[in-house]
Amino acid sequence: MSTNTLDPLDLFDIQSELSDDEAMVKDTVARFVDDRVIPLMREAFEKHEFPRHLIGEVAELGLLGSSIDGYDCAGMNSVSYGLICQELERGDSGLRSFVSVQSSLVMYPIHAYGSDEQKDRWLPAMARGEAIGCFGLTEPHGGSDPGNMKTHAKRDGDDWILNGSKMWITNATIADAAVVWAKTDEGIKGFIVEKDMPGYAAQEIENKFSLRASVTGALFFDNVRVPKENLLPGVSSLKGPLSCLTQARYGITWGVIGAAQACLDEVLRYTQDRVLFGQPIANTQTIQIRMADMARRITTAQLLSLRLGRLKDAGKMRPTQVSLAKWNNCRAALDIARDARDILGGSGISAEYVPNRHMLNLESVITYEGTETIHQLVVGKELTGANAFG
Ligand code: TGC
Ligand code: FAD
Repeated sequence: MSTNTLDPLDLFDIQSELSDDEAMVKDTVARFVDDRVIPLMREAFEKHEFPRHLIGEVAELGLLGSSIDGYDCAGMNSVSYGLICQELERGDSGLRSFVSVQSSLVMYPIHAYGSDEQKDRWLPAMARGEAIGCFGLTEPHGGSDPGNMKTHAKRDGDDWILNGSKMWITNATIADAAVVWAKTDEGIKGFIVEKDMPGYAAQEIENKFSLRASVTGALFFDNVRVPKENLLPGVSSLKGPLSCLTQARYGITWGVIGAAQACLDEVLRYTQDRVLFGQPIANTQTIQIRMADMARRITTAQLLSLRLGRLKDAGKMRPTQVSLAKWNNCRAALDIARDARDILGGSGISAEYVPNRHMLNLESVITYEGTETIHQLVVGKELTGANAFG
């Protein structure tokens, strides 16, 4: 490649905006994904299996709870966390989901709202991948409105009695501990529910067409007695779980860039080799316009996420900005994956090519952590001051 040639997956040279440490994190995770993740994802997806044996390697690289300082965590900055998500999701959204949930939805609330004992007990074990967590917010009757949750906890002496259920929970059946959000007479509180507590059960949701290489399940609480030591003492309102979502959504804005890059990379190669009407289809105007549009959307997403990461590292990131980026970047990635599938023609439905797998995964990613509509309405509320959620 001549020095005048731009990197098609990084047209605005985001790479040169990274510090040496950030670039090293990106390159290290990229190598891991190329060598260890991509070769097995097709089969994992087809078999509907989360590649659990990768957890140790992910932990070894310092990718679990990477933003936390201390407790055996790597203490990296937010841009590095974003780059980790981007590279993992270039492999598959399922592995990125695992890391998002463990880091942003389980370790983050324990670190931000937990007691010293809870931090000492769970964070180092979770950083090493020896303890797995899940996050229970969504309920069967409607995840977009978590303030309407039915799961509740009542004081009983020093303990709490937990009843209810949660739905669509990543890592549900492999989790040693679930951070569960429940209504109480004192506001919405978070509880660390351990897998062996009587009355607690997790059940896998099978036959998904999306995120097949990720574990998704339901959680059930039937008079689960939770000791007061397992209550997160630092928060008593919806702000608790929503602040966790802000962390995870931030990572997702980066993650989906990786999925989109994998799709563009595939069609850039394919269209050079696919000769129709006497020329490679890469030479035709419409295919070039479609791929240029993919590059435009990827570039926009990269610039949004990098700016968001710099704001986050400066302590200035606002939830509305995260909503706009989650909406923009998920929509861009999903549209790119769908169009890449089409450019591959019939081959596009074969498991040998990545766009269809990414497209199916992205149907979940655009829905979880707040649907596209929810994020549009968050931005609408910021612009108008009027709350369309009622
Ligand atoms: P609202 O009255 O607006 O807010 C209640 C309190 O929370 C504060 N807040 C936030 N804080 C931090 N980050 C945010 N993003 C926040 N959004 C709101 C707010 O300031 C307020 O604080 P205070 O002090 O005044 O009490 O609440 P609302 O009930 O009207 O809801 C607003 C809405 C619709 C935006 C919210 O409910 C929402 O985000 N709904 C979508 C739910 C969602 O995204 N669920 C995701 C579940 S987890 C998941 O999907 C994991 S997938 C993982 C994977 O595999 O990667
Ligand atoms: P609903 O809330 O019922 O929404 C249905 C439709 O109504 C959507 O199109 C929505 O955009 C629309 N809608 C909602 N409100 C409005 C409005 N005011 N105006 C107009 N339209 C509206 N949750 C967790 O707690 N933890 C997890 O680990 C987790 N992992 C997940 C993994 C996967 C694979 C999936 C698919 C989901 C996961 N979720 C998790 C749940 C996810 O967050 C929810 O699916 C999501 O928040 C949407 O909730 P819902 O599915 O109940 O849809």
